[in-house]
Amino acid sequence: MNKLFPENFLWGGATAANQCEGAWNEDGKGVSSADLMTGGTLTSPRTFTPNIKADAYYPSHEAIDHYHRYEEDIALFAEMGFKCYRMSIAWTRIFPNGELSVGGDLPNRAGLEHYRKVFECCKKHGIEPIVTLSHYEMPYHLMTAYNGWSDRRVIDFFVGYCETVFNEYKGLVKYYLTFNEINILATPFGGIMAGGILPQKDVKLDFAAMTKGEDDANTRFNALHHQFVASAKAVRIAHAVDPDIKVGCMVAAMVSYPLSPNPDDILLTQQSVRTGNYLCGDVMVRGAYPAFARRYFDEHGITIRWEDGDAETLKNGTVDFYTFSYYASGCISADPAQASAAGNMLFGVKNPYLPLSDWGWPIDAKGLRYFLNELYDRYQIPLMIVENGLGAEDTMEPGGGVHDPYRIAYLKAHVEAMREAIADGVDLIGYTPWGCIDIVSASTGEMKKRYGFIYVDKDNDGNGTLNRFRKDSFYWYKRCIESRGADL
Ligand code: BGP
Repeated sequence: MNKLFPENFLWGGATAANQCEGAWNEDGKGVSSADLMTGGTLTSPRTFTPNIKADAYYPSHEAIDHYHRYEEDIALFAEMGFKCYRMSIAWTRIFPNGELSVGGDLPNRAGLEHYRKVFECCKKHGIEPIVTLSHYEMPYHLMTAYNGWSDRRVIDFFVGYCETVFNEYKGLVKYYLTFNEINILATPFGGIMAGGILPQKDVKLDFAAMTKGEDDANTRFNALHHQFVASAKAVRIAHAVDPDIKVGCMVAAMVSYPLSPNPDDILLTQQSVRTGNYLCGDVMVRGAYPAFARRYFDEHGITIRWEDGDAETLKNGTVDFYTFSYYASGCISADPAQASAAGNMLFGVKNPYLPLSDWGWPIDAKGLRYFLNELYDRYQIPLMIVENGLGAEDTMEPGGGVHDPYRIAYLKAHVEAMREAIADGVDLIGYTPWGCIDIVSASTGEMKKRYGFIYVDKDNDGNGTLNRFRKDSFYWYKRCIESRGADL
């Protein structure tokens, strides 16, 4: 079997503005939900605080200062041979409070100019930007004034922001993703991170507790509907601005297996995988809600507030490609006595066949091949993995080296799974491992949970020089790209 990936395969890496840029209030940027998330750890969850607390630490405020160091970082990406760089624009750098103002002082030119420089730096190195328009950082004003995406008027604010960006970077950027892990809104903890739905008090991001706590599913799924409509409108505008623009969806892979052949486990797994993955994928790829949504909505007290034209909008605004994040697989059992296990947005029971990462996420490279085949069987459009990686506590050697064989092993196994999927017939067009440089963890707010090929000297409390250092995996990935996946 051919060991080589396609010549035009988009090898790259991924970050998100709020987890790497810092400069949280520079050059006219407005406050976003991410700026109100404190630091935390796996055992002491980070907290969303409606107002900045003087005695709290907010990792996004400086992050790794990518805002000022992007040239150095992109040069390191180019040294590895990146063909693309998946990054995000902070909405609040372009429209500081999220709202548009016709004839006013918006959009914020300083924000537009910053990202123009970043994109031009990428292009100078032969790197294609892949730009996420909303990656877990809701303009805070839209949270307080509209309760985030629960209010339909936010659709027009987002679409106006997208149109501004599409026009501003026409000819410079041709790949966009609308909402990062849009399906998080289909989970009880998605309201704050992805929906901008404002809690009236400090809220700990304790995902396990949030899956059992109070939840307003009706508000969350109407917020999700508004994001579907906004995404579909953005797709149409993008194609009108520049026919070369490709717009993708971005879904967190919620790959789950039944713990046993017990039909109860099989049925429960099918329902979880449908709601977790296929609800969002079907709306954004096929242009309509799947038939199973009706029963789910009825059983969960959800009434979508449709407006005239919504169905037409969804049908005419389907995406050009499907992207997703994959870290782990889950396991589902109807038996409540089974021990639970974690994973990116996943909650299920422990799979006895899989090892766990230091943060308790199951490691399952074969699950990636399985899911790629499932997705391609369902959608038959190009697929891209825009997040994958191993969060681990790397150590800097006295001489400045960082040895991360565990990360090389993880990534090697996942690249091999991708190659098998391509041989299975999947149209996989790219791979951007998550946190290609060490950045702030979204779920815990830590720096200690490192994903990068590049080590950044900064700890959980914000101490460090911010200097960058190549890890062993930096050289491994460079060889992987150079050899088109043959030399792993
Ligand atoms: C995904 C987010 C990313 C990233 C990733 C890793 O859900 O899209 O922003 O953070 O998770 O998770 P964490 O940073 O919590 O380890």
